[in-house]
Amino acid sequence: MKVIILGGDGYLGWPTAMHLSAKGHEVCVVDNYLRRDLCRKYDVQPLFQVPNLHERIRIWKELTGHEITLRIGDCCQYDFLSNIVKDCVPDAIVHYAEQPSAPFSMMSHEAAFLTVNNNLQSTLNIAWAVREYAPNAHIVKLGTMGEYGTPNIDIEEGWLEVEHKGRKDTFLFPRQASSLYHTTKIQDTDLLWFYVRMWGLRVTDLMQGPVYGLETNETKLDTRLSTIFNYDELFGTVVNRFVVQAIAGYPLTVYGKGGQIRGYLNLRDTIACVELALLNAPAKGELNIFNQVTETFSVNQLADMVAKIGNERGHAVEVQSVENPRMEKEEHYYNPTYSGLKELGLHPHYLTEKVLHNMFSIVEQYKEAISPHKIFKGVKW
Ligand code: USQ
Repeated sequence: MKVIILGGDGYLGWPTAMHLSAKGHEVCVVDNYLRRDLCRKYDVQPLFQVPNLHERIRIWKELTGHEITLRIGDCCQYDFLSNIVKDCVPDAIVHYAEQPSAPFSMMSHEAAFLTVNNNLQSTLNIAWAVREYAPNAHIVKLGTMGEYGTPNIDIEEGWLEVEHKGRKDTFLFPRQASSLYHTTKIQDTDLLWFYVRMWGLRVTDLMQGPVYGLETNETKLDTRLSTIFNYDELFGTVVNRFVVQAIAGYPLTVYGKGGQIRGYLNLRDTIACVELALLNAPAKGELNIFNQVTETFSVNQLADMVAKIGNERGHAVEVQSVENPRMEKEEHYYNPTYSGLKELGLHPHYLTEKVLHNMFSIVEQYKEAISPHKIFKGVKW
């Protein structure tokens, strides 16, 4: 397949690009380095430096013989994006080109404005570029489980059949996000569902939970092929943060009561899920939705698991409940369905002690590079 990966420099985008390239797909990566720029601007650089995309792609070619093409630019610029789609006429576009942080989106008006503009304009531009220049292309968009929030009913996979006054219809499952970032993901879904109905686009929306991990078969080839790994409050996800905190001797920051339950998945499974979505494109005029998680945990459970492994490895790990900087339920019902991707063939990599030991063993090599001041910035909402 010819696949364009938008946001191909990021935590998920770069490992996906290498994986699809290794599988023989023709991959074009697009990025404007927004994430790197924001990390520099807000002093939350990742745990280790990774080469720029030109270099990463050169190294990838040297080591594997596979070629990835590159376009540096902003998906919010319609001419830039539509020219790429016109030149390439892809079979699929994977859309990671979004500002992905909930705390960042709640930090200031400037950050909120950037999040809304970036996320919605890029999605709108993709829909238009596909309609104009590659109407058969399959758009695989990364959504988030946070679109559903934490309702007091079971969460279905995307859709809900509603019976009202004796009549039935099927709708998108009700969404109620708890950050502006998550709200833009709801709006993305609505935009794409609208254009699926209007123009017969084919779209898969992957409702993903927080991802953890820093290793895939391809990143393992050479440390220079590692993915960007943030552990700060803005761009780090909770498991990655806790592992770094345990090693740094910084108490694990459980927000509030720690009963917040989410569906988690390994970085390896993100890539596998995206690949499965690509191989199972919907028909034109259809929107497929999958809940992309493999298991659920509360924050307390995660803290206990990370503390146990950290202590076994000789780090004296402390777990500390801190006042919750977020507006979110700290005790709630949570029962999402996530069978669709497994039915397509996903074999999950669960958060086992072995997986945690492996994460620790990688992060321990960078212990000296951890900057404790990045861990907690105090963004509140
Ligand atoms: N949490 C803590 N302590 C911390 C950090 C987080 O208790 O030091 C808690 C949060 O309050 C939250 C849970 O851990 O209840 C997960 O937080 P997170 O920062 O790992 O994830 P979140 O902000 O929800 O966002 C991440 C990604 C986002 C993705 C989302 C999936 O940044 O791109 O869409 O996970 S989901 O959470 O299912 O919406």
